[in-house]
Amino acid sequence: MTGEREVLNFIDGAYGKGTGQRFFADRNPATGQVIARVFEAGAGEVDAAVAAARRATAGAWAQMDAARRAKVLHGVADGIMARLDDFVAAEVADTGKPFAPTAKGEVPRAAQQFRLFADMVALAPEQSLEMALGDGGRARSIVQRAPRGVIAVICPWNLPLMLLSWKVAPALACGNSVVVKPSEETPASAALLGEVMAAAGVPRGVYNVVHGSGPGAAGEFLTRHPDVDAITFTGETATGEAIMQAAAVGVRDVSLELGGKNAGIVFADCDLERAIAGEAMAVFHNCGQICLGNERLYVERPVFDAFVEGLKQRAESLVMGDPHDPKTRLGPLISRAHRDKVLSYFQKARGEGACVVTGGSFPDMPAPWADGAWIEPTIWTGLSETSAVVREEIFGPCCHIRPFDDEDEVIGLVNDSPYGLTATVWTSDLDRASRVSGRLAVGVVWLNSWMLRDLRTPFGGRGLSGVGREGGASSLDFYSQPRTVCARLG
Ligand code: NAD
Ligand code: 6OD
Repeated sequence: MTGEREVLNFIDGAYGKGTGQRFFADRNPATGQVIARVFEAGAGEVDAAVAAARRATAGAWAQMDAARRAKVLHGVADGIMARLDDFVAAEVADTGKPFAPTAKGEVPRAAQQFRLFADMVALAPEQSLEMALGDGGRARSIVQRAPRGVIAVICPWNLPLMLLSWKVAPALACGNSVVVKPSEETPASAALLGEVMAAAGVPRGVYNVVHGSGPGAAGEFLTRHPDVDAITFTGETATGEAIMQAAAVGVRDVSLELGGKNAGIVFADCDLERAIAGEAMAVFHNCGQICLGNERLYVERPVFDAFVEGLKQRAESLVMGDPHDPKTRLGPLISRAHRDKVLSYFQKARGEGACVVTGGSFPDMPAPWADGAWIEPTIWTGLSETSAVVREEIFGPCCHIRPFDDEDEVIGLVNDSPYGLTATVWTSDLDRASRVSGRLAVGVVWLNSWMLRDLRTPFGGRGLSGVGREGGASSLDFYSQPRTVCARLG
C-alpha cells in the first residue's frame, strides 16, 4: 500500500496521523482498488478531539452572536460549492455512486444545509412572554437557546457528506462544537470539510474529525466519552441500540436516525407510469442504499401485473459501470461484505420459494470493474409477509411486490412492521390519499412522489427507525437547550 492518498484525522484545527500512526485501507467499491490509507484515531486522539471541542465551547464560537456565526457558515457553504469537484471526486471514489446525482444533488444539498441552519438561527425570534401576577405586578419570561456543548456526530456511508451536513450544520449554527466520526467506508469528504471550515473562519476545535470503525474503536471511544454532551447518530438499528446504551451513562441526549423497511402503496386509480417511475427511483436509487428507499411494494390487484412488468423493464434498463458515464444509473454496493449480506437475502428469497421477476445475482463486469461490489437490481413476488426478505432491512436494490384488494388490508400490511420511517402512496383520489396517509405508522409519507424533502421539515421514524426528529426546527431543538430567564417587572 504505497503511493495512495492519505486521509487524516482533523483535531483542533490541524490534520494528523495520530500517535500510533495506524491506518486502514479505503477501497473504491466500483473497482475494489485501495484508494487511500486512512489514519485511525485511537482513544488518545478521541480524547484530544473531545478536549479541543470542549475548549471551543468556552471560546468565541459559542459566544459569537448568531448573525456572525451565520456569516461564517455561509462561508462554509460557499467553500463546499467552490470545491464541488473535490467533494464529488471524494464521494464518488469512496462509494462508487454515479457522478451526476452526487454533483447535482447530494453535495449542493450539503452546502444548502449550512445556509438554511445559519439563517434559521440568525433569524429566529426570541420568545418573550408576559404574565400578570396575583399582586397586580407583571413578570416577563424570555426563552433563550443555549448550545448544548460538545456533540458526537456518528455518520453512515450511504450519503456521506449530505447526512453529515444534516447534523453538523445545525449543531454549529446553534453554537456547539462537534467531533465527527464518519463511516470507515467513506472517510474522505468529512476530512476534506476540515479545510473548508478552516478557510471559512470556523475557529479551531469547533469541527473535529476522527477516523475508525465502531465497536472497540473510534466510534465507541467517542460515544462513551464522558465529556460528550449529546450524540447524534444515523445508521443501523443495532448500532443505534448500542449508542443509546452508551448515552445512558451520564444521561446524555441522543438523536437516532435508524433503519427502515419502507413500503410503497400503488392504488389502481393512480397514474401508473408515474408510479412505476417513482417506485423505480425509490427501490433502485443509490443502489437501494438509502434509508428511505422502498423494499416492500403493495399494488392493487387490477394493476398488479402491469406494475410488475413496468418495474421489471425499468430495473433491466439500469446501466451499471463507470460513475462518470452519464448513462450510468446504478453504482455498486458499498463493499463486498455488504454484497455478501444482500446476496444472503437473495438466497433466502429463493429458498422461501419467491418468484424472481428479475435479477437475483451479481453481474459479470468487465475490467476495471470486475472486482467491484456490483449487484443486479432484483424484484421478487410470491413471498409471505413473514419472510425475512419482507420483514428485514436489506439495504440493496431489491423489492418484493404483493397484490392487495382493499385499503384496510394494505394499511394493515404496511403497518405490520417493527420499523416506521417512510411510505409512498400512489393514487389520484385526494380523499383516499389523505385518509391513508393519516393511518400510516411512519414519520414521512410521500403522495404521488418520493424523496421530496424540504430541508425545513422534520425527518425521522417510529419504532426501530429511530428516536427524535432532525431537520428544520426539530434540529434546532436537538442542538440547543432552552434557558428561560424570568424577571419581575415591578
Ligand atoms: P452502521 O450502524 O453500521 O454504521 C454507522 C456508523 O456507526 C459508522 O460510522 C460506524 O463506524 C459507527 N458505529 C458502528 N458501531 C458503533 C458503536 N458500537 N459505537 C459507535 N459507533 C459505531 O450503519 P451503516 O452501515 O453505515 O449505514 C447503513 C444503515 O444506516 C442502514 O440501516 C440505514 O437504514 C441506516 N440509515 C438511516 C438513515 C435515517 O435517516 N433513518 C439514514 C441513512 C442510513
Ligand atoms: O435528503 C433527505 O432529505 C434525506 N432525508 C435523506 C435521507 C437519507 C437516508 O439514507
